[in-house]
Amino acid sequence: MARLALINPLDDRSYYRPAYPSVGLSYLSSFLKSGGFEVLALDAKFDGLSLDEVRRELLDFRPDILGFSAMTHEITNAARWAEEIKKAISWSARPDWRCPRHRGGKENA
Ligand code: B12
Repeated sequence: MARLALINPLDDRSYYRPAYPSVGLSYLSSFLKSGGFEVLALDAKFDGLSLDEVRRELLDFRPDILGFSAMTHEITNAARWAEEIKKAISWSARPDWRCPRHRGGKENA
């Protein structure tokens, strides 16, 4: 079964830190797990995880699919994370890892 990583990026240029974890991320990951997928959900915004920390977790987990959550005003930062993570993948010693990326969240509602 496919391995999915869902990421709620932290905007390190923003002072905002949420008081609650993302409901959308929890909802999606429990739904996917109930369908048999292996899911790594990283709420970097809530847990204060840096891009480097997330990159390391992803290289360990080796997802087949990457999903990013973003509100409209967060899209530029989410796209930057996606690009940086893509670079990390191509720099990694794992050339077999080809990971499609998907974006979702309120902007698409
Ligand atoms: C609850 C809520 C909050 C809570 C968040 C609680 C939490 N920890 O989740 C609090 C009060 C903290 C909050 C704060 C803010 N909110 Co608010 N909030 C909502 C509200 C009412 C419900 C969101 C929700 O939980 N929905 C239920 C979950 C299950 O849905 P979801 O998160 O959207 O996720 C689903 C989909 O989006 C999708 N999805 C999500 N991620 C991904 C990723 C992938 C890859 C895929 C495929 C799908 C996918 O699947 C999920 C499951 O169906 C919405 C309005 C609404 N009715 O949606 C506004 C809303 C999301 N908020 C909004 C805004 C603007 C804010 C603030 C910026 C307000 C402010 N000025 O401070 C802050 C910013 C918070 C931040 N930076 O994280 C806007 C976003 C507008 C936009 N177009 O981006 C909304 C739409 C309200 C509005 N109409 O203006 N909010």
